[in-house]
This record gives sequence, C-alpha cells and structure tokens, in this order.
Amino acid sequence: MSGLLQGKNIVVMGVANERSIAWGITKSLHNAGANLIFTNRQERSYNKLLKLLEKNEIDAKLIVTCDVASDESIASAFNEIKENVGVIHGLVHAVAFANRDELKGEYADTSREGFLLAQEISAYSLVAVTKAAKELMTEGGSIVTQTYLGAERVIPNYNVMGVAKASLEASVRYLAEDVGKYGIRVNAISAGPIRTLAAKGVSGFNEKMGIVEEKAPLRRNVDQDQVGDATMFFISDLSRGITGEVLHVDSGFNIIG
Ligand code: N5H
Repeated sequence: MSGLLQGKNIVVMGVANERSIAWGITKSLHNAGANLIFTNRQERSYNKLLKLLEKNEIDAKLIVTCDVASDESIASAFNEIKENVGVIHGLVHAVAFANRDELKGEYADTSREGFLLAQEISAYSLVAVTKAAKELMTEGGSIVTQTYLGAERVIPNYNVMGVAKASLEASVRYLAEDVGKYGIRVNAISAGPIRTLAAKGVSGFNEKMGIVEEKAPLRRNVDQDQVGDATMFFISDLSRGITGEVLHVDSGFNIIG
C-alpha cells in the first residue's frame, strides 16, 4: 500500500494525543507516503504532537495553530499553509466538542448555548475549513471528516452531539456538491466507539463498547488504525469515484436491528 500518497500534502486537524482518531489516521497517511501538515489549538496538544512525531519518526512538513471557532484563525492557518507548502491534496477533519454536562440525561434539556457550541465546533468547522482548503486544492483533493451512528439514530447520551453529527453529515453532502466541480471530494467515516480523550468520562461509553462486542457482525470493537486505513482510502485515488458518502467503520454494527 505504500506510496499511494507519495508527494501528496495532507492537512490533519485534531490530534490531541496518541489515542486520537486523528493520530491513527496520521500513521496510515504516513505509511502511504504522504507529507503531513498538522493544525492544533492548544499548546498542550502541540507539545503532545511533537513528542508523538519524534517517537514515531514522522517528520511534519508544518504545524500551525488553528482555532476552528475563529474565522481569523482559520484564515491565518491556511495562509501559513499556502505560503509554506503551496498546493494541498487532502484534509482530515477530526474535530468535535460539546459540553460534557449535555452528553447525558435528556436532549430536551439542551441549552441554546450548548446547542450552538456543538454545532459550531463539530459541524460548521467543516464548512469553514472546506472553504479555506479548496483554495489550496488546485490539483483536486479529498476532504474526510469523522462522524458517529448517533447522527442517524437516537443513541442514549449522545444527544446534542447526535444533532451536530446529523448536521455534519448533511454538510458533507452539500459540500460534496459544491466542490465536486473542482475535482474535490468530501466524505465521512462513521466509526464505532473508540476510547479517546474526548470520549473519556462521558456517560455510558463503556456500555456502548460492550454492546458492539456482543452484537456487531464482527463481534469486536474497531480501533484508530482501522479508521486510519479507511480514511487513507478516502484520501487516496482508490476512492476517486466516491463523494458525499458516509462510510461505517464499525464492525458492521449499524446493519443490526
Ligand atoms: C453515546 C456515546 C457516549 C456519550 C457521548 C459522547 C460524546 C463525545 C463527543 C464529544 C466531542 C466529547 C466532548 O466534547 C467532551 C468534552 O466536553 C470534554 N473533553 C475535552 O475537552 C477533551 C480534553 C478534549 C480532547 O475533547 C475535545 N472534544 O476537544 C457516544 C460514544 C459511544 C462514541 C463517541 C465518543 C462519539 C464521539 O463523537 O466522539
């Protein structure tokens, strides 16, 4: 599989630590020969990323700060990428946020503020970065985001995030139509539950993993590397006929009634 992304410049957003889905993706893209550009928001994740890259002997082409809550920050991040790298061929969006206290109990209790925050960081951010990234994808490109089954069905506790992911998945389709004429594709991976920093401490998470082991056709959970390889497929030309799609990487869990 190596070499599939040789010479391709791919932006990865959302590495917080080695458990991050974005880190599994990083390894898959690196193994396929991609040049990697990272964005992160916090100093803490920047330091983590530097250590991870060193430990795994991966050279980042560039690391820029980007706060997806700010249009100025997005503009300056992609400007910096344009100046230092020029053309990009792919973008991985693995960013989401909702207030922890709204990821339990009833969805009906969601606050206006919490609703808007989840939508802004988890869904609008894809729109905003697509707008910025498409200007740098002058040779065509591929954009991949991360979603979850709670967008399609009511999954206890997912609440405001389920609605944000529904918005994200609809955005994938609308964006795919917009940028398709420039040879740019937009797709999503719908991963099964994975123990990440974001998932840490959220109500009912362990139980969800147990249900997958019991009910999914493959009788096991998925991991970051499996999502990484599927994302690599979407970033590469192997998936050149696919856009606006949501691909489940969930041991088949979603087909079971
Ligand atoms: C049904 C479930 C379990 C309940 C819902 C979990 C939703 C998690 C997603 C969001 C993104 C988690 C989140 O924003 C947590 C924050 O409030 C607090 N955490 C942080 O700030 C950490 C430090 C940073 C790294 O996190 C972020 N987001 O920046 C769904 C699960 C079975 C599957 C799952 C966990 C889905 C998913 O969307 O991640």
